[in-house]
Amino acid sequence: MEQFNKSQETHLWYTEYHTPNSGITLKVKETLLRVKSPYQELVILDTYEYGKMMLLDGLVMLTERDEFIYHEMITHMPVNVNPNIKKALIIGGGDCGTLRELSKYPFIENIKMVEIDEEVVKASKKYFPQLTSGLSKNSEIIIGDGIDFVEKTNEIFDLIIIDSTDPIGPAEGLFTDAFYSNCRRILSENGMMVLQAESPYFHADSIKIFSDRLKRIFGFITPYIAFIPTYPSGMWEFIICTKKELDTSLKSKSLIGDFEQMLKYYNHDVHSGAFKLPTFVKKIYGI
Ligand code: AG3
Repeated sequence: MEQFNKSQETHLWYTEYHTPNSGITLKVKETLLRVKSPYQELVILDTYEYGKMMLLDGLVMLTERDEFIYHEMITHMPVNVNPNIKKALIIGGGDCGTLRELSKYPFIENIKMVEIDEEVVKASKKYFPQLTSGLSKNSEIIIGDGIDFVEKTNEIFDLIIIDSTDPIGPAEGLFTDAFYSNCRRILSENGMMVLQAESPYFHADSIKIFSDRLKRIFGFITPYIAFIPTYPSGMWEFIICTKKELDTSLKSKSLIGDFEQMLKYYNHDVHSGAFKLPTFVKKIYGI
């Protein structure tokens, strides 16, 4: 093993605390951006290990090196369960990573993304062009409040993706009864809503609260997991919410065919594996 160089201690490091006593610490090359938007503080750091990293209010949203896991898993899992998606809605997701993944399916006729914070979209275009290029011509980025949007719209969607931050600060309202009820109202009969649902390791109590809420409002919830190195505990939860019981099997093997080589995490084995939950996670859901 290489000798540890003590002089590295003088470099800058960034820590996101996951609990009062643990967190993730990354050595920083450079601070590229630091802005206070009307909603949150947005920081972009260049790190040695994970490349460029976006922080919102101090929480890691994505890094250049591992963003593919989150964005592939929040998108390809639901689409491959039910490929009959014509209209999709993304709430949040201002970095455009989820929109990039959804754009890979030419049969999706219309994608709307509603992001509250224009600064996030602007910063992503500048610092993460790999997230914002190749977006579908059928997509539309709306700068606005997702809570408001789902309350007022009468459009019906086949897929709603909630690509939010943690349930504190501006995203708090995206975990409420009122918001979920409106999402259900604008979901087609066989439609799916999928949300990022925090870490089953560190956030079991809050997952229990909002998953009970989702089950009561939608009828059916189907959780799955992925491994994201830069998020708290590395183990991350997603939940698909439906009005009918969900058959999680792969519907068409050819769906990711054309762009399979471009994907780095999602594949057909992962598809079925991700729905298999460890015992402590099953317990959160009482299954
Ligand atoms: N949204 C989920 C990020 C949650 C991370 N939480 C944390 N670091 N404490 C990611 C947005 C990517 N489009």
